[in-house]
Amino acid sequence: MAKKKIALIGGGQIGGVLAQLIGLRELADVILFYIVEDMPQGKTLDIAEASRIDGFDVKLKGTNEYKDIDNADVVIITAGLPRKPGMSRDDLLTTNAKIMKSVAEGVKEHAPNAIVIIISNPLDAMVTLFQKVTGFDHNKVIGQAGVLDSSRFSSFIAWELGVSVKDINAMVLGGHGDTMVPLVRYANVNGVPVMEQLERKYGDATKAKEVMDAMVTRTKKAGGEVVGLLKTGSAFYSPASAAVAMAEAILGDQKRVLPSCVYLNGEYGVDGYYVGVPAVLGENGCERVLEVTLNDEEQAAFDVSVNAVKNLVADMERLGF
Ligand code: TXD
Repeated sequence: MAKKKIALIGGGQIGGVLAQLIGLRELADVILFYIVEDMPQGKTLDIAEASRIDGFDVKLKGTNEYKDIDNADVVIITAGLPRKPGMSRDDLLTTNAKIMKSVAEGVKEHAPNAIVIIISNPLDAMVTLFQKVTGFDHNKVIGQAGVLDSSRFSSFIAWELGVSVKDINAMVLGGHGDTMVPLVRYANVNGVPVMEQLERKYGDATKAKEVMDAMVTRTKKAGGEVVGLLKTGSAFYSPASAAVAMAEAILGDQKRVLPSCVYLNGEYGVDGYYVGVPAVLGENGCERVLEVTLNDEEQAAFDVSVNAVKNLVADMERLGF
């Protein structure tokens, strides 16, 4: 089987960890694109020079030219700036939309058959814009948020219950912002509801609910918690891991069910927007949306989140994108 190729657009914190993880897993050859001369070349050289030590055998190449992403099977985009002090949300939206537009034009021209995973913030808007500029099939343009948000939620549950995180299944739906919806009722430890385990632990339903509410709140604010500690940037190890899991599912045609920001055509009562829901990821990108039954409270929370996404997209359109 011919070696696969992943192109990374953006060579910052997440881009660097992505290149290293893809190398370590021998998932594909890597092209790291960034506009600043020599920087992507330096980063990929540094990672490649560890290949003897770590025992991986893929090609890693840095580039300043879009033509080098030719024939990429998967493109992962992290290009964009984080918000700086004094910058409004609209300022950030304008800055990153400009960057995303130029990236979309480059990818459209040089990797028109790729499946694209977008990480850049504001996520739901950037995914929408990329698809609009390229005209790529909706199933081939996917955003990363839910895999990470769900992993964060799962980690908090595992730490609380003192069990392996490998045995936790928990999912977060909705947009990538404060309105995201951690699905408490479906969260389980190898099939056993987490709420049941919490009630057994505390012997008290009210206390169990309080503990769960705190984990839900922490999940929603988890990105900010890391920013607050790092002070100079946002999370980068875990978003990279999340995108690699998605790329692995796509390249290996694994049909994994991963919460992803995908285009809805009426599913969950949403038509024509990118929103985080469980999706079957395989060689065609998002191959199917998995619907789950939501109760009234969950549906109401999901609707709030969908409205936040709609407002974000409307803001972007108002700004001329
Ligand atoms: O889960 C998620 N989706 C996220 C998203 C979790 C954490 C962070 N998330 C967002 O990812 C974050 O808010 C940023 O928008 C992106 C990338 O985060 P990272 O930490 O990697 O940011 P850096 O280190 O600032 O890197 C951004 C890169 C850097 O190489 C820039 O120079 C590059 O973007 N950049 C460009 N690349 C290509 N083309 C253009 N025009 C360009 N402009 C900037």
